[in-house]
Amino acid sequence: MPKPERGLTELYSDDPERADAVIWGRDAPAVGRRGFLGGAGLAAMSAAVGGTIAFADRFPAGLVPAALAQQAAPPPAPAAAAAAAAAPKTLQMEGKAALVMLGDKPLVAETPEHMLDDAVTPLDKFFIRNNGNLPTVPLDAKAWKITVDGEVNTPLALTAAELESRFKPVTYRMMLECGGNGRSGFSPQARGNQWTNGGAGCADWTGVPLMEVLKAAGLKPSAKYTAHYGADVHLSGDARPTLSRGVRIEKAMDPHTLIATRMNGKPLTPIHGGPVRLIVPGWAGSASHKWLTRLWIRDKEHDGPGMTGWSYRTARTPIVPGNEKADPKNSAIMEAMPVRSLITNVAHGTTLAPGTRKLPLRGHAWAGERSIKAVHVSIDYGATWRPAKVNAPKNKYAWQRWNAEVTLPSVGYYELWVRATDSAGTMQPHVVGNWNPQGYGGNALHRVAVLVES
Ligand SMILES: Nc1nc2c(c(=O)[nH]1)N[C@H]1C(S)=C(S)[C@@H](COP(=O)(O)O)O[C@H]1N2
Ligand SMILES: [Mo]
Repeated sequence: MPKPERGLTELYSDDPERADAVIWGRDAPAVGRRGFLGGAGLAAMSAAVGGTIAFADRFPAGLVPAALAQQAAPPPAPAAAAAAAAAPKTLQMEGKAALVMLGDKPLVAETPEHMLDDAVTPLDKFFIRNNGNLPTVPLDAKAWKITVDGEVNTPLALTAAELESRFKPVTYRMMLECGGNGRSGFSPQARGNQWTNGGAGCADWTGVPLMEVLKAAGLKPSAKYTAHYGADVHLSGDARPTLSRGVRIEKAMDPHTLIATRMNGKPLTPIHGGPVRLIVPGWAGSASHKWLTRLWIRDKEHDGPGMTGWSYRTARTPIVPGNEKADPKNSAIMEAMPVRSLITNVAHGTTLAPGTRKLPLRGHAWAGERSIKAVHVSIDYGATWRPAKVNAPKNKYAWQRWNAEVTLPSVGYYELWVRATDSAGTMQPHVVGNWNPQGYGGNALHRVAVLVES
């Protein structure tokens, strides 16, 4: 019996012959071995995923089962045993839940999809993405100072206290999502933190619209772009920014773009950029600068760290997958995030009790600047789809709750698939396309492996 290996996705990209041997058995004929699963192939695959594969006749040729693909959460037994050795580290931090650590220097941690079930992501479950170390300056909330300069008539220097007394704070429920969310879906593997889908959360953000502050400063006609600076410390210890992104002035003037001081009704915590951060909803999270100290208004697209080369940039025209040396002239800075949906009530790797037939499914869906037109679920590898009920968002940039129910006809291994379609008709792909060296825009549909016990 072939021993299940972790990271078959990688194995497929590195050594497809060997991957096929693992999946299909060593004696699989060279021709036609990728037909539908039958005979020895089905037996080997079923053993690898821990149970008879329901709807095996619909299993697409060459698909790596979700149970074996690299995932943050453990696959069902017995594949779990093989994965245990290389199990991802769990975050242990006061005030934070057991998030999955993607890195410790800088600290990066994602939220397993099933921990994103709340309507509003609680502070303890919210993902963390740092590019450097936390600020060393005292985090005195009231005395925190930000400046606004560049293409403005009146440069401003404001304390957090002045910000809140001079301008009227508003509260919106809005997504914050890392530009690299979904990166682990790229093949060949793209550089960077291997996010599954958990580099995202939806919080109630309170702050002053950036628009009001820019109006007070008076934008010159030459004002085209913002440039953001914060107080965090470069990993080298040198006095240079860890990251400095910006956005087009139109986005800065969106009434939802906030200079935020509160998250879920509480003063912003240091780990999430407190006392003062930007929230640029629906766009790559790197634009939502934490520990904000300076807004520089520029007359052209900003070019700080995080905006050049292939950083936070996707390909304008397709490049050969795996071409790390692709010319960055063929790149564009990432702005709105693409459509995505999650199943949040069933954890990847769940074993369901014998007799389980009806299974309610729910989760969230969102789409950067757009809203969600439809969510569909499938339990037969996309051969048939059922529409879910989709709720309206609380406000623009909030995720949308969806609900559905599926009927599992038998015992065995299933994959629960969810796929959202945005208001422009763009649908999540089955596999990530538009490969780019640093892996942005990966929004393949979410697959959850479950086993109905016999
Ligand atoms: N000053 C500063 N702001 C930053 C970052 C950073 O490293 N330094 N990381 C950015 C990135 S890449 C993301 S995805 C979000 C993450 O915010 P969170 O850690 O509160 O979830 O913060 C953004 N703001
Ligand atoms: Mo990010």
